[in-house]
Amino acid sequence: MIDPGPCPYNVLMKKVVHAVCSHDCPDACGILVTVEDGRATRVQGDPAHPVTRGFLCAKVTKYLDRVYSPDRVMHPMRRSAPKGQGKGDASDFTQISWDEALDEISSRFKKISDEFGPEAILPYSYAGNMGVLSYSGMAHRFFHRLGASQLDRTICASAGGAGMVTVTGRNVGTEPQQFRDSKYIIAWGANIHATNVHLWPFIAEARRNGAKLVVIDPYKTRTAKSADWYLPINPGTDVALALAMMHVIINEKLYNQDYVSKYTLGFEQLRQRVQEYPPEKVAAWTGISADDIRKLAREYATVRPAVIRVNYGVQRSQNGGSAIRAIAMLPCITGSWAEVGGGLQLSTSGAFYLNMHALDRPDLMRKSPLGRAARVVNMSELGRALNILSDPPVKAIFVYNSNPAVVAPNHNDVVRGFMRPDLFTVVHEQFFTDTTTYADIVLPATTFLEHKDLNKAYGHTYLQISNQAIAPLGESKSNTEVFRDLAQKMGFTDDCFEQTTDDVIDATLTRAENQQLPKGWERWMEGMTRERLEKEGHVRLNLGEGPFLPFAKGGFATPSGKAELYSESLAAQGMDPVVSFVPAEESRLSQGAKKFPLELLARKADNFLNSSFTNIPSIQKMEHPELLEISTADAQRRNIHEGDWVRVFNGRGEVRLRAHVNGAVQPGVVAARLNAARFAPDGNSINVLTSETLTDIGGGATFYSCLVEVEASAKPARNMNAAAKS
Ligand SMILES: Nc1nc2c(c(=O)[nH]1)N[C@H]1C(S)=C(S)[C@@H](COP(=O)(O)OP(=O)(O)OC[C@H]3O[C@@H](n4cnc5c(=O)[nH]c(N)nc54)[C@H](O)[C@@H]3O)O[C@H]1N2
Ligand SMILES: Nc1nc2c(c(=O)[nH]1)N[C@H]1C(S)=C(S)[C@@H](COP(=O)(O)OP(=O)(O)OC[C@H]3O[C@@H](n4cnc5c(=O)[nH]c(N)nc54)[C@H](O)[C@@H]3O)O[C@H]1N2
Ligand code: SF4
Ligand SMILES: [Mo]
Repeated sequence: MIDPGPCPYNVLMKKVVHAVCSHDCPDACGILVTVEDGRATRVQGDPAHPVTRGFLCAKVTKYLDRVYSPDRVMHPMRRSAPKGQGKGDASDFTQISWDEALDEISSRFKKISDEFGPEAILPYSYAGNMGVLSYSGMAHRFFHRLGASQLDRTICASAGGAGMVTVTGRNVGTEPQQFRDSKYIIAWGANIHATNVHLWPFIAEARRNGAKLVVIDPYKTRTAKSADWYLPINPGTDVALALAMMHVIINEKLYNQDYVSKYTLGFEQLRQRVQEYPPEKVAAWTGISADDIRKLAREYATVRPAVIRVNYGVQRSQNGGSAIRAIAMLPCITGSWAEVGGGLQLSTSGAFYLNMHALDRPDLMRKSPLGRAARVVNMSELGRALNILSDPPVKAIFVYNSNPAVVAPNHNDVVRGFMRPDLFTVVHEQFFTDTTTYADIVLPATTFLEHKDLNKAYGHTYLQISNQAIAPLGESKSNTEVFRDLAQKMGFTDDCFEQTTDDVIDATLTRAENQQLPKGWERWMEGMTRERLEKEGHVRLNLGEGPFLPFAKGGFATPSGKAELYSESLAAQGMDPVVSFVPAEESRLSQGAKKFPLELLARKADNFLNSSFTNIPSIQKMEHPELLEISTADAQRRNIHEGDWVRVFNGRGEVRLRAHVNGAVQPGVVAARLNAARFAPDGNSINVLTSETLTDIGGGATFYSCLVEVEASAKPARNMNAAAKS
């Protein structure tokens, strides 16, 4: 903390506090918050942070509009209007005290637990706040101790993470700083300008030094527009493209024989497999010509160093786990892991060896009456969990760090579940959202300016402390505090529920005696103390002097210690041990396309963060979430013109949007942006169209495997929430 102390003229107390952006974004920016007389007056990027380097994205630059928004939840509230009705704001609720709220929650939890067993209680959370303590910690301890159903957090990255691990054993990759040393950069399903903006200056620097930027994305992003070479790929066909590239690289002997023989397993099986994927055959699936596939493969294998930034867009398809598996094989056969400015980055999160046991205390898990750990519910199947799951049914849901009534797939089923009169719903939130519309109790949550936390990153390797800059607004409490208080109400006496935030940070930074770290990775957390982090703000993990090359000399964290091009563990699960292209059920390569011929990319908005920021007027001005982007050919075929209202539909539901014929997508593909249902023209989340089908590996959500049809329509009637807004 940089605190200049009391103002000499005694007029104004001014201080600058180091914090960390806690939103779900790979960049985890270092932030300086200026506080004057207890009020935050400025947020700016911390210029000392070596990766985020003093600038913030457009939405967080305006962060004080969010912190001091008039729509903040300020007090605990109990529902008074009927569920799903009312105005969707504070007027649907009656203010109650924290004591009353926690009494009600604990007594309902106890009653449900007695009658149905604790598994009838479901925690539902994701990454609204990525601070280590806010993301898990006290909440996990609480639900373990309660014996509640466990939530499998699959909505974002589990397919890609699992796919990556089948090859490398650990989800780590090239540090962003090294991109400046690259000569060939592939942004593969990576919307860098919007979702990972702090990588861009390193790419720009590389390009000034002659590097080529290639973008592989079915949507022409701003990044694609500014690339040297843009390859629009058909959604969900990346497995085939990577296999065809390896076909060329292997058959033309452009691979690194030394690296392959020393550090990989299963090259022969891969060599055989890629013969099934010649560029001509793959061109028909991917929409990328055989010549372009050959050129891409040759350039990637011969222009050195070459790096791949693959982001999570690729793995939101039904074959998304295999897609990441196939792409992750590329640097293993070219050996580019050994080069500064080479390798691949899906995530850097696997580099942070925090003491998760001390943080989350899985040992507290109350076993079910059958003596097993509590059941696991996949968060990407929330509709199913609320409507179909039995033995026991879900009778209570505690939502924090998430807005499932927007972000979860198969929205209509999710809402149907939330509308169940017998479901007790608690939502801990900063704002009134589509999910609080169904809450029985709403609890006020702090923003990252209002509490202390420890922050990792999934786009760099700096650990940071985020200090508390201002007092909590209204009666808001951090996730840590809420579950600490609730544990007390439930009568949980374990010591860990007494821990302060600093105690939890210390425990998380202390390596447990029995904590097993893979060979060569033991020192990564050494010297990482709270005191040091408080003093320095950000500290790079102990990755050694100089550039971090995790797999330069093998060192893969797989069972064999090698990059597994052939995976025994996949074979043991009855899956393809190498990798093969299986078209998604919902794609133009399947039967379903006869009825619904267009592939919908229900993408994130560049200026929102999932559903966060959708309610801030200054940010709303920067976005156009009401658009359906469509190709000229598809628009003409349907007699749709620029600006027309259209009905986008499939067997699961429909939404009304406005056609935008702008060349962003190829014929056969349409694109829309994630927006809060309450602000959508017809009051629907785009997720009414997406399905609860899971990915091939990792049980992830499949937002980008979605077939629809589009037709011209009348302007939608204004929905309840839109009316409340005006
Ligand atoms: N501004 C902004 N930043 C964000 C977010 C946000 O909502 N807004 N969300 C945050 C979150 S939660 C995450 S997980 C990260 C994710 O960051 P990204 O992984 O970049 O996120 P996506 O936008 O899902 O996907 C990236 C790109 O993949 C493309 N894509 C879709 N299907 C395919 C396919 O089959 N093949 C290929 N090659 N590309 C495909 C999409 O068109 C998109 O441009 O970003 C984070 N940062
Ligand atoms: N169609 C479609 N759907 C998608 C995606 C997509 O690309 N397309 N992306 C998917 C992905 S990758 C993800 S990660 C998910 C994201 O899904 P979510 O994690 O649910 O993300 P948000 O919509 O940002 O909602 C987070 C909520 O947490 C609240 N919050 C923030 N900080 C705190 C805190 O400290 N405490 C508490 N209690 N609450 C807090 C915020 O106010 C916000 O309402 O969405 C998924 N859904
Ligand atoms: S959302 Fe991402 S880019 Fe924006 S301030 Fe936060 S971490 Fe930085
Ligand atoms: Mo995500």
